[in-house]
Amino acid sequence: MFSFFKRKKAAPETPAPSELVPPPAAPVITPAPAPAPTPTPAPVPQAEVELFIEETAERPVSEAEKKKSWMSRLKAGLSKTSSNLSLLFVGARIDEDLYEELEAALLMSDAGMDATQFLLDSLRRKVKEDKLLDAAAVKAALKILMIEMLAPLQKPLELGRHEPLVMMIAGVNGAGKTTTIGKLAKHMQRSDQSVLLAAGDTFRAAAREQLMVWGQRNNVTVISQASGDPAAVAFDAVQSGKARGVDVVMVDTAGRLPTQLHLMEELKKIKRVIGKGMDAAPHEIVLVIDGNTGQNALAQVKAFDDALQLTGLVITKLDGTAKGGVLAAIARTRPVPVYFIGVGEKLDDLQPFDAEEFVEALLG
Ligand SMILES: Nc1nc2c(ncn2[C@@H]2O[C@H](COP(=O)(O)OP(=O)(O)OP(=O)(O)O)[C@@H](O)[C@H]2O)c(=O)[nH]1
Ligand SMILES: [Mg+2]
Repeated sequence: MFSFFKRKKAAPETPAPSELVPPPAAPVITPAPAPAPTPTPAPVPQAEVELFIEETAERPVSEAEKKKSWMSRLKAGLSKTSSNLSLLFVGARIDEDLYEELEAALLMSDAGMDATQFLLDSLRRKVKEDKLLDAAAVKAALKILMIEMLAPLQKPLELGRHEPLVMMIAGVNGAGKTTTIGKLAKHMQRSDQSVLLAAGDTFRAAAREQLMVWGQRNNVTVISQASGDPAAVAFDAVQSGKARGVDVVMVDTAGRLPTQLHLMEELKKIKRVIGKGMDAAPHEIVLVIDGNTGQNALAQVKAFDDALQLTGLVITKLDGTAKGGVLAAIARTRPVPVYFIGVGEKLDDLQPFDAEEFVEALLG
């Protein structure tokens, strides 16, 4: 079920072996694991180094089964909002009370004032035009309006446009950047894409270890520097990605708040320096958002978009207390495409965003 939009790719360049041998003080290149002894990571607390992505069961599962299981997890994640919305329509009369309750439910779902007002106005118009008389028909009309509202956010991440495709991943602390990179790398490998990661979170030593250990276990090369400037790590990764002919380079970055202006400047620098390593790179600048952050998610999209000109979003943790309405707010105010949504820590818990599926989970 998990698919990227993939262009046909040309034959890969032969890797330049000299690129693989780092000079003593230069970037540490952690290649795919040899059966030889694994280097012991620095003694940092286990909880901090572990990047845990649980593989989904090996048992062969049909596409239909996978889809069903994904939908049930998405529904469970959004159950708070979906039960609020669905209950409204049970045996309801089409009157002012219904619109008022709907307004409250949408606002509680984090949809924000603008999207809520827009949906209510459109629904009132539709009910009048089509002379809808029963609650089920009104609910069906709301579903269509919501799909129309969210549809502009649905856009696949297109692979194979560049060799390598360079992606920079940003977001606030703990949003799920590194986990998402890990999941995406594995999904990409399954789609026959070779992946190289840049440990651009040089802020915490544990973050570097986290990615390196994970890369070794999963046959993914990780570029990192012991002490370093994240822009330099990103630059090295792009150079190395070009030399090796890899398909995708993903640059992890340290978490930061948009109010930390010097750290936002640092992100702009990483972007600029990546551009020096390869024309038109980074080709994708993705903001990872924790789906539980409510209306603040919108402020994050605006701030990171203003600073970096985002090309896409990933919304994680829609399995927690997330309410889901924030996607409507994003669609109305800053419609940056949502490439993926996440509902948990397993590999298959990250899937491309599909507006119809999402609304089905909310109003189904
Ligand atoms: N429940 C749930 N947890 C998630 C999801 N995605 C990530 N996490 C968890 O969120 C926590 C933070 O994830 P990280 O990937 O380390 O976040 P980060 O943005 O890289 O964090 P920093 O690098 O510290 O800024 C980890 O415990 C992840 O397992 C998700 O979709 N659902
Ligand atoms: Mg991280």
